[in-house]
Amino acid sequence: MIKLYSYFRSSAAYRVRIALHYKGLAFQTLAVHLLKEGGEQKKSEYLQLNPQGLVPYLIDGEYGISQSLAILEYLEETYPQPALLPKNVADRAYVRSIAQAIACEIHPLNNLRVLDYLKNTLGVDEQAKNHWYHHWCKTGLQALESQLQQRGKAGLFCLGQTPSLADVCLVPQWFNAQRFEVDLAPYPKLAEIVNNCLALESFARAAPAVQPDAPI
Ligand SMILES: N[C@@H](CCC(=O)N[C@@H](CS)C(=O)NCC(=O)O)C(=O)O
Repeated sequence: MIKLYSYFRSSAAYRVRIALHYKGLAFQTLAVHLLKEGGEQKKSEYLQLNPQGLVPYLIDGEYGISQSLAILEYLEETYPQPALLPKNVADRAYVRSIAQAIACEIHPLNNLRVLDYLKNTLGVDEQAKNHWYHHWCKTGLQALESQLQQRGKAGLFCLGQTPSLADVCLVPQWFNAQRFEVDLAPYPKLAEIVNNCLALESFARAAPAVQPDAPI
């Protein structure tokens, strides 16, 4: 069975959980607590498995894969149905551009170790740290909102009427923004799409609150 090293609140792991559920793939969650005792992701046992020291990490048979986008592409190529990438080549690029705008532009600037570095090494106070988070999150979400409004390619989901890797990345980022109390009112198109996603069982089953390692 597929094994997923995950943390309930990790948005990168949340992406992979959505894809696994969407594709109907059974998997075992192996919890990595990112905060306990300084972070289990930094312990030598985990680093031997994944030297990048981040979740998610997926094991499928003989393969061990780090980086959520690489995992998502692996799942798509290995278990193509139901698809999370459209058939048309330009549409595939469009979906990937949205997924990467989230995974490569917003998320890395707001990741735990970056926020910890700002606070603990650079001595930035809590207010400035939150300002940093809000700034990069809003910059990224605004760009996506404009892109979706202007291009006219969105339907129920970021592209048309079926979910894609764009939605798989959007929902966890939205959850994260809510956790950090970002005002999401300026992004009505994104809000509508997120609500449509959350109505699907695969997205609902991947949510942080219902993971085996979520606090009761
Ligand atoms: N680009 C990576 C990001 C992975 C990542 O940053 N994971 C976070 C949780 S969302 C993590 O493990 N953080 C641990 C830390 O910052 O020490 C991916 O997409 O998988």
